[in-house]
Amino acid sequence: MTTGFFPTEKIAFEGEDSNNPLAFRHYNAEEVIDGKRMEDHLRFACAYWHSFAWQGEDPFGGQTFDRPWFPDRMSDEMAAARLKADVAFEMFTALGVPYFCFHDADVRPEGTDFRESSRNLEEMVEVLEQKMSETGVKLLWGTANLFSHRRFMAGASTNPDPDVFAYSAATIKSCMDATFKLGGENYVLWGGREGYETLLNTDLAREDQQMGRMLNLVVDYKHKIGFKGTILVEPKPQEPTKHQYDFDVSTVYGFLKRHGLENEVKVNIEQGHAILAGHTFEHEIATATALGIFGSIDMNRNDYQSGWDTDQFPNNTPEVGLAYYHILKAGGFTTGGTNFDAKLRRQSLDPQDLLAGHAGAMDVCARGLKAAFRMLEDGGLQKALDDRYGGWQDSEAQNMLNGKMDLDAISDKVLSRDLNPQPRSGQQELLENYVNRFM
Ligand code: XLS
Ligand code: NI
Ligand code: NI
Repeated sequence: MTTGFFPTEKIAFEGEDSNNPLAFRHYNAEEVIDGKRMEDHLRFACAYWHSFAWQGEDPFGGQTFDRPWFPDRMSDEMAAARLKADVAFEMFTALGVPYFCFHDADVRPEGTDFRESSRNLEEMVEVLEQKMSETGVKLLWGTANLFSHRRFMAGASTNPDPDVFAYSAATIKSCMDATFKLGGENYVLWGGREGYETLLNTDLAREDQQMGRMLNLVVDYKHKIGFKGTILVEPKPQEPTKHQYDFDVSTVYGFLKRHGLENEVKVNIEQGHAILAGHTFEHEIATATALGIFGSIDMNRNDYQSGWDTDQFPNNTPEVGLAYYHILKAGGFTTGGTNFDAKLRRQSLDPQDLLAGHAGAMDVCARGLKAAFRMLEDGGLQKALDDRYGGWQDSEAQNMLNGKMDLDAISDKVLSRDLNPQPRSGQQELLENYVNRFM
């Protein structure tokens, strides 16, 4: 028996000519690309928080959505949490996504103290476990919400109060236990309040030490319990804090190196966060693959004018195509996947809007993936790179890199050969036109 919340039980692949608003035109889970089903390439997940916990509020106004499990409709909080889970799994099933992701605070009511919150979480983990086994939907990652409650307003691991550090550590432990129990394939840490509002009250060196210690505690605990998933840090430069320490992929890499964790932790990259950091999505993905720390993606998009993390559903195929190009080029996802960290606009009130947002986004990703694969198969971008860097094949060129030549020797070579390098075109427009042929 279903709750009857959604207008349909299943969205089907109907092909490009379909004009059914709730059908897939491009996403066909079973279609094989390069020996792998599309579902296994993309590894879609839905985010519990945006679709089922967020009530439609923005900085200027409150709740817009009317959902039967919201506090104004239901006072028994545990019953509401169970109804929310029923509806959530109906959506995962209707969309045919293989995975979901959640924070503790999305699935369980906040208790009056730590003990009660943990008990609520444990109870809801049983419910989720049951739903997962009924539907076959799996957990891509779990995470702790260490940013909404006022106790975290000055940070979680970076809080000036050691009791908040302890409370955060205990909360992370409970969420890692839940993730482990549910067979999660990754565990995510997004440091929403790990940053500062003003340097006037902030000791940067101390907070870096605290944050490094917390991540080491997480990695130690992962090994202690035998969790085989990947620990992922999600970079974001600001919002809610003025400055967040996990600013972007490069900054996170420096942090991991500083704390001896570069072989233990990878990154979960979000499109909107890349834009906030002044980068593109593919810049962040390419940087992570170059540094060997690429893990997973939070797929969404920002409004380019607003300057906020608007978390909209992706709808720009070329952007998504270039993102998947870099992912495929690096070998594709291992434990990671494509999590829709995306929410409706606050005027999109209907249950069908939730389905349409996700289904359209899945289609955009499918188109992007197909375009990325065709580009990879054609090899044009790789050939352009090989040509551009071809000079480095030369053994003398290599000697400058491998230590066989020092600065003196290199200088002698320039003088003795009378080197006078001539610039070559970077061919940007040709390459942009090339990419457009595939999109
Ligand atoms: C917020 C983040 C958050 C993380 C999980 O901006 O994207 O949703 O993905 O805590
Ligand atoms: Ni995210
Ligand atoms: Ni975000």
